[in-house]
Amino acid sequence: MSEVHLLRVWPAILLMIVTLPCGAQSLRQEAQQSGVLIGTAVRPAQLSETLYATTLAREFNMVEPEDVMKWWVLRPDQGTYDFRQGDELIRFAQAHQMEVRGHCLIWGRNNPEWLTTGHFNPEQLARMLHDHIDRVMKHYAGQVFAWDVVNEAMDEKGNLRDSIWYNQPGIGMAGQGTGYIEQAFRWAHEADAHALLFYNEAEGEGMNRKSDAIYAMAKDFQDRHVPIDGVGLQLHISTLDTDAQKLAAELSKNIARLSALGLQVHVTELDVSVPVDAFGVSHPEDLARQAEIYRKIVRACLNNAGCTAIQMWGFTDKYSWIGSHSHGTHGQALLFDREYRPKMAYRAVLEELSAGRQAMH
Ligand code: 9MR
Repeated sequence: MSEVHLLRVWPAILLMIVTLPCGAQSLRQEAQQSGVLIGTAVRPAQLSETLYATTLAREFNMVEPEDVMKWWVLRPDQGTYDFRQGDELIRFAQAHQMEVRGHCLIWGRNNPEWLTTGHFNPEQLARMLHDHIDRVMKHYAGQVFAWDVVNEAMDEKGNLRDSIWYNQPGIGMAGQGTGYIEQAFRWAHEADAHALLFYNEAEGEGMNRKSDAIYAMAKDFQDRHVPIDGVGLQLHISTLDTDAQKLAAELSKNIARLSALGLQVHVTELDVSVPVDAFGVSHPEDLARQAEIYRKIVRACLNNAGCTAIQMWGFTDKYSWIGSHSHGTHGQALLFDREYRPKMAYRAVLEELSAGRQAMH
């Protein structure tokens, strides 16, 4: 066997020798014993693929639509609400006793063109946003247990991003800081008083300016009884140079301070991408490092009672946003390979879930 060929098949060989810990079952069975939800983003279009559907149903007890409850899918034009794909996911979840997280009611990015180029004034936007939150949440009331009400409203320094909802032109609260976010949470609570309401954010997982700003907003909301139930920490990890020990320690600290406010924390979009070559092949040692990062993040969640859900941004390397986003330089970010075989990262997550919640150390 040539060296090059050996390099190509090596990941497959490694995968074959990844065996499950003795007695361990699926992620969802182990998670249940730890009292944590284990979830994944889902693309309903793939549910007709047998291995996709069976792996999903076997391993997870929570799902979130990767895209199909966003404005650009739900709202093909101003007058239409298209719930078909979201409803399909709900049916699948109900058939397999899974919880559903909704994502997301407000995001400054990736909105439909009719909205971004419509030159609506603040009054019109406020009415449209209120109507959207109301219609969508009422449609899914009793079926979606938690919503990302607002997604990624802050930049890396913790300042509010310019957006159609905030200040371009906004819903009439431009320059009033987190006022428009507060308004969205209030409308969400009115629409479905039983749903848990989350603020979801990227890169605010460790201790940094952004997580400080999220904390400050959450504390202010709690102090003034603005209806917020939790914070979603996305956790898209794109560099294996990440010091997993340090990240986990900071993550623990951040989860602890948010929980101390009486909020829940969900890990919402976990994936750990690795460099791949032009053939999509990675280095086995990178997959081992990836597994350690997954392990430490899952452990940090389990060691904090306030962390109640761990969700990955997809589960098979066959379908992940990383490939196109990185122009093919990164990939293999998830727990199963393209053939739905469990990777080292799967084993690491399974082992931590089996070990369960432990005291913080
Ligand atoms: O993975 C999602 C991709 O399929 C969509 O094209 C994109 C735009 O809607 O959103 C991606 O998911 C994002 C999530 O909704 C919010 N956090 C960052 C995720 C990755 O970009």
